[in-house]
Amino acid sequence: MGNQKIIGALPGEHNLQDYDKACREFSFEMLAREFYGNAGKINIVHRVIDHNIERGRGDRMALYYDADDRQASYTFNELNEQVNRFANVLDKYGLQKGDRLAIFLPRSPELYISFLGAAKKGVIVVPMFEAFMKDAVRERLLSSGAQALVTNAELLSRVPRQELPDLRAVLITQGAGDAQTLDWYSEVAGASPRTEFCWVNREDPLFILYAAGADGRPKGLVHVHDMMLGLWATAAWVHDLKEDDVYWCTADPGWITGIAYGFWAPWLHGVPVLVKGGRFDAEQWCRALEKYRVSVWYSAPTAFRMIIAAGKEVYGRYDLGRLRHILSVGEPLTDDVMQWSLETLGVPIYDTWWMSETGMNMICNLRCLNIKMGSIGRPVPGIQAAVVDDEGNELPPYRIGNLAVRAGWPAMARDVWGNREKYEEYFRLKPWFISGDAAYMDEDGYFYFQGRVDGVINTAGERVGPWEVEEKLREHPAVQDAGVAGKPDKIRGEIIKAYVVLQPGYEWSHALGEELRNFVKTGLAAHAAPREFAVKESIPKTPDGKVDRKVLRGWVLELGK
Ligand code: 6R9
Repeated sequence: MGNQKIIGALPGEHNLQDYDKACREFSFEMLAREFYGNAGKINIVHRVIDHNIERGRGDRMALYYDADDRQASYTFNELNEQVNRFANVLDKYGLQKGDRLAIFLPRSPELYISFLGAAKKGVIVVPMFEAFMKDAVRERLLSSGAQALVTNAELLSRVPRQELPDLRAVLITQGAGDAQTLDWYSEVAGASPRTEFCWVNREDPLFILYAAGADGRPKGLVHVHDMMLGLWATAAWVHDLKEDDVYWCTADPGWITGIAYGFWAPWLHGVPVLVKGGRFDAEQWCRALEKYRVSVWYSAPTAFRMIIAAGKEVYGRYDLGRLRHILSVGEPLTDDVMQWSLETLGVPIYDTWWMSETGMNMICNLRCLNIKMGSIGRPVPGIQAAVVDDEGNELPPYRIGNLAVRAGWPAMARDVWGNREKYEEYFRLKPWFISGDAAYMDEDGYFYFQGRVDGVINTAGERVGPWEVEEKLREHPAVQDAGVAGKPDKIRGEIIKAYVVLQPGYEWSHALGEELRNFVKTGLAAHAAPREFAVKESIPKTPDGKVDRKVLRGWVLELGK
């Protein structure tokens, strides 16, 4: 097969053995020639479904879904049929290439079917995390101008439909909608199981993912079909996916990890994925690892720590012997977690560093390299990373600076929806993409993550923009001004700490703290709610009137004050 040829340049089938050789010889354009040949037009859905069916894998499992009240599974053939039906529903309601379909659902088969169905028709998906409340939902639907939405009856109450002039069709997957909504199941059942592809260009949008920045509204990162090249390569080299694997990426598809590696990357290799419904539960997660014989598991340090904290009497009861290895993302992988995995599970955890903006794993502890504890690893072949100063000059080993990547890899976000200027800020130090993270490199080219530079908060691996939380707090009658920062936390990596200036006439009390916490929880999202508060006389500002995040960072680190 075509692919083998490329990978032939990298000895040993499609897994990577000679890192230096691969770095010298591999380029994503080589991979593009293998993948796309002379085809002018492409579609990622063709690669994840039709290509697998053509290779004789149509009756192999694509998706296992497991929740308390529902278990389901789909082969690639079955998935194809559902995807086609849903694609036809979009046709029926007049959605065309370049239109936007928002998906606001808990993890469920309908979410994945809707995502692929839209992509097959060139319709751009706007995924929204199920924990978002009204303000966050309004923001994303208004900004993207979504014409259609898939949601359920419960979440529908958070969708301010009367404020959304572009929204024409709302499909409900569960519970009763109203006279203005459509029933997802009857629409899908009534549609034809066959449909035509909308062939697109490599650079055509696939989805818009809203990601928090430090200041200002969340940015609608535009990802394109070409990302499949980067996902395919990293699934092979970083995750080492093999045809007989069962893969479980625990991230929700409201976040980049749950999209890129939740389904696209494994399906590009024809590998079945497990999707677990419901909330985190240490015991249930261990049971799922055993029950589905998961062989490659992609999760986050917070989850590992919670499982460790649940104790051996929980994880020790399950046979996790199918695990070949584990991968980690989203926050620093600490030594204790790695030790636990090696000693109790007998497998290493490979750290992967990347971002919503990069669309794919960038700097990783690749299987063919020695792991240096505390390091996020080295750039995957085809990627050039560096540590640069504020003028874009590369820094020598051990100097801390901006973690940067040379622009131009296939999974890179191509735009910020409706805000080209914001997008260009990432590339202000040409030729570098500036990540917003600080890092240093050692003399062997291993990178060491040193935290965010810009004040973006990372709580339990979830990315929260302080600006959005501050705006919400300022809406409360008791709050005159607010500044929010991440405070280091043993389990969650960081928790959200809010400094507030009270309006005259208000006094601080525990009850007011609870009220403010709830105000953010119900307006924005539970994970964005501050866990700690402190009252201040004023909030430090920069000359251009923004919250001075450096000062706040100093406040937060003075523990106990
Ligand atoms: C994929 C994802 C991105 C931010 C990133 C960094 C942090 C990601 C990490 C890590 C330490 C790792 N981050 N991977 N920190 N070690 N291996 O998480 O995307 O939600 O956009 O967050 O997460 O600070 O800048 P996203």
